[in-house]
Amino acid sequence: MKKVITYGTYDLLHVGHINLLRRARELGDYLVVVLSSDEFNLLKNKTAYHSYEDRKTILESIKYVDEVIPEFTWEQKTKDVIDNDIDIFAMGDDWKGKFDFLKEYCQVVYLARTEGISTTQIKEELKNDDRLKSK
Ligand code: C2G
Repeated sequence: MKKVITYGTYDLLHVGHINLLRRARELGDYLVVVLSSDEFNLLKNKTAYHSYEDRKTILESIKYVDEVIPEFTWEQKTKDVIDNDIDIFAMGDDWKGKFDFLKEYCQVVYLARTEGISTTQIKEELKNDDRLKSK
């Protein structure tokens, strides 16, 4: 069984996330998503709308996702790859080159991001949408 691993916050789920998860899963037979904890998000200067537990529940309902485990530190990737017998590490190409050190342990694949969508953009547009401003 070829096991794939990927990392992320996955807040306010959108089609860019789904495109990534589908392609990552298609690289193998089993996909482990390492989901950023609320505490780790602070280290990434991100504040997720949904809690870790809710983001985990949402991810576990996606047919491309086989397992969700927590991400607490930047440094845990090598241990995650070894402990989970991972064959392929996959991330969006906004991270291109950043995780090449894992090539010693598994294949490293950077997948093209889906253009025109991001959680940050969604938040911004909702904030500025006059239709949502209280009358
Ligand atoms: N993504 C994408 N297209 C988008 C938005 C996101 O392909 N339009 C991908 C990202 O490249 C990433 C995954 O979806 O591979 C999850 O994105 P985020 O939740 O923003 O994750 P990020 O903050 O990049 O977390 O240790 C690594 C970090 O935890 C990565």
